[in-house]
Amino acid sequence: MTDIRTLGEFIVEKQNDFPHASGELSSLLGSIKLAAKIVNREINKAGLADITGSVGKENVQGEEQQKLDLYANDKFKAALEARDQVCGIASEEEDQAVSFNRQVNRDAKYVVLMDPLDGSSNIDVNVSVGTIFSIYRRISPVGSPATDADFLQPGHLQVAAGYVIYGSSTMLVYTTGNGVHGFTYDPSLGVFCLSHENMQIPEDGHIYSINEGNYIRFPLGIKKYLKYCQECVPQDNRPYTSRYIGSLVADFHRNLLKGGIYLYPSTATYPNGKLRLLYECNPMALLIEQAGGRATDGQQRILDLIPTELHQRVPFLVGSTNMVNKVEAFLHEGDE
Ligand code: P6P
Repeated sequence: MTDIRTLGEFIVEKQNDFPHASGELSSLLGSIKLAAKIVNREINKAGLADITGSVGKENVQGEEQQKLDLYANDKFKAALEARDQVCGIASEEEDQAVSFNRQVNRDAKYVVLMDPLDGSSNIDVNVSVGTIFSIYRRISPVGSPATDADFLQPGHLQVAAGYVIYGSSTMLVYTTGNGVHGFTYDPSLGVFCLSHENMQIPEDGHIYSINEGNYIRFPLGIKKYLKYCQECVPQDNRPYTSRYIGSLVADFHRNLLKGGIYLYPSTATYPNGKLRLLYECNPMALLIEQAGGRATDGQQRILDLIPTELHQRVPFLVGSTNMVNKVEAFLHEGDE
């Protein structure tokens, strides 16, 4: 018991690593920790309680909203509003950004963007799902309502990012720009315990994660890369293997630990890619770069993209550096 370092202790311990060290960011991360515990509790009994399944309406993405989507959104939004560090949030489940009305929130320094329950269509089949969050310092004047500009910042300006994976165990993985650290939830103690300090993704890997059902309309470079994976025999004689869970957080987490690449290129259904830049690609891109990997839309570094819309989608390639470099090389060959 004595060697356990909890998430709360770790955040305070590393607080001085934050640029402009502030207790506010520590407290903000604490509110995310609290909401994660609450959502975790509901997910773990989703099969029992009447909270799975659809609510019979769609979100701004045109995707059927699951009851737990809305539950998770409400819990994270409430937890963030209750602490005095956040002036507003943007969420996959909210058509517009939400500016909190209390003056104590308007006086706050940070905004949070989130996908409260990514991969939620998997809940009813008991597959891992996740929460993804991204934190920025606001650019609008402190004391005023949050503005759209606060949320449309390039990913390299994030002050923190992370995810919660509700899987065989529940983990919270985050970065404040000083490495990536993973914490595993111990429900008997009700605390997240440090289990993966300074996570680094292997420079190369053998796992590729992509929905090959979309193959026919993949860009030629993606088709070339898949052919390469399926035909080449790597120097270590370990063949490539396809692993696709259909839940970004789960595929990302496995590839972070083992090495690999996740690809969601443009497809017939999603000509600009399916994943959302602000609250899926940017946080995952900050994490992977902090862990020694790469994230690109095939042309540009994800973290350099200048957002134009809250829910904009981009093609997303993320994972081991050598694998991302290889895909980019095929894409840059063009139609040769
Ligand atoms: P498809 C879940 O909806 C999600 O946003 C990611 O978590 C996941 O990787 C992807 O979409 C799955 O999309 O089109 O392969 O079902």
